[in-house]
Amino acid sequence: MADLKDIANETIRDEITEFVEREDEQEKMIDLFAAVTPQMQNIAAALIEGENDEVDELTKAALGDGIEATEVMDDGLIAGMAIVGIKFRDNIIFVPEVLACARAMKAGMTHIEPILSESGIEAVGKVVMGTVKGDLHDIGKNLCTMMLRGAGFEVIDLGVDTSPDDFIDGLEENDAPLLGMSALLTTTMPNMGRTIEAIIDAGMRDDVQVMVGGAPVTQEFADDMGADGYGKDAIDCVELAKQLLSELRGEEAAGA
Ligand code: B12
Repeated sequence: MADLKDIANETIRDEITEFVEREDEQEKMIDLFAAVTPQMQNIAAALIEGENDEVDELTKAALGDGIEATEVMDDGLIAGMAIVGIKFRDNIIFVPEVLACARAMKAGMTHIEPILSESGIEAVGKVVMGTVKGDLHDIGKNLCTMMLRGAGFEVIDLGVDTSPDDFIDGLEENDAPLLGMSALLTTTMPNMGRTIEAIIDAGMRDDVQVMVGGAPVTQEFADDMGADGYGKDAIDCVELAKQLLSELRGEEAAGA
């Protein structure tokens, strides 16, 4: 286990000692930040403070120093958001502060997006992505979209608060074989199942592979609602998309 003094950034150390109350979470956060470079800790600290100009500058500088976009994303931006999530859950900060952090995250992602989305690979397949009805969280879905584009997928991003009908229209209009749904609220997770039912009712289930994700979603939940796959992060999302697409193509070939 790492020690608090292994973390160079003072803001991060203070955030952990003052606001992360659960012992297991404190250990997890110390391990997480001790393992990342001081430069990434600075990005995370600026994000936690909702300083979008600073996140913008630091992200640009880190990429300029030749640091991998995925490292900046995982060890800087997403790591910072982990502390924000804990503080939000424990009522230490509220929606306006979280919105400021989300804005800071977007400021950083603006620099990361072109790098992750630039694949140069011929399109491997089409994916329709969206956050389900009633849910406005889009940071994770946007990261998945960027990573998919970077891996050569053409992504049709339907945005947030997407109804089952909108998902179906998106799939039909684009003749897409893959659907990715994101949900961050336990109250909106069932809308993934409702969308799958609507796809069945529309007679499209055999032609579409469905993957789901989002912080509260589990493999078990994905299985229960009849999804074809669950991914815990954006890297998983890409692997899953490749696997589901090849399964679908294999089945098509076998059926032909
Ligand atoms: C940022 C945030 C907000 C921002 C959202 C800004 C935005 N543009 O997205 C704002 C302030 C708007 C917000 C609002 C609310 N929020 Co909020 N929010 C968060 C917070 C802090 C971080 C979410 C996030 O961006 N994480 C970072 C990203 C990178 O992670 P991720 O989304 O999980 O995505 C990764 C994986 O899950 C996966 N993934 C995601 N999607 C997909 C899809 C596929 C197909 C695959 C394979 C993988 C995959 O890959 C991603 C990248 O690695 C979470 C806390 C948390 N721990 O999650 C609360 C949280 C989700 N919010 C919560 C709540 C309660 C709300 C509100 C109801 C608050 C209120 N009282 O108004 C509203 C709801 C608004 C609505 N209708 O949606 C609760 C949900 C509790 C619950 N059990 O349902 C949480 C958990 C906070 C808490 N209390 O602990 N929120």
